[in-house]
Amino acid sequence: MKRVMIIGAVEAGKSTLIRALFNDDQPARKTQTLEFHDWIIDTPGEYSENPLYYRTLMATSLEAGILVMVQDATRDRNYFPPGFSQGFPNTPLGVITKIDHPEANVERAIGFLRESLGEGEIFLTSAADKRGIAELRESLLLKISG
Ligand SMILES: Nc1nc2c(ncn2[C@@H]2O[C@H](COP(=O)(O)OP(=O)(O)O)[C@@H](O)[C@H]2O)c(=O)[nH]1
Ligand SMILES: [Mg+2]
Repeated sequence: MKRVMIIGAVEAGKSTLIRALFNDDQPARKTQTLEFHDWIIDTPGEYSENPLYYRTLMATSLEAGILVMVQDATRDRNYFPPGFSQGFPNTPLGVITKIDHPEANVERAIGFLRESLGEGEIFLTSAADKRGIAELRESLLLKISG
């Protein structure tokens, strides 16, 4: 089974998303290091924000078939460099988190993600109200088993 590696800025909602994918409603604690959860690899936000860690992300991506790039719908900037997905050997897809949030701007988030993701599929999600979670889970499971 191929794994799914999840990347994105500090506090983007990566770990909370992973918990939602596993139907776990416990709050996520700060991710200090790479964490392997069954078929998902969680990464600290610093690894996506600081170029010193890009090599670690690249090396870890060899253990994954799918790369999930997370963009927080409430953020007013893109934390990934342009074309970032092209540096990885994985099939990339995008996930927008926190679409339930009063300050969410989904169109803006899609724009940011497109700069770095390219053509990949984008899923709109909320771990708070569970929108998009079942669809994302189904799609990921299909891709890693196929
Ligand atoms: N409103 C809202 N807040 C969220 C959602 N997902 C995560 N958060 C909050 O965003 C913060 C960072 O979440 P976390 O999963 O630790 O981010 P990570 O650093 O990317 O792993 C926490 O306070 C979460 O409660 C969501 O879907 N909606
Ligand atoms: Mg985390």
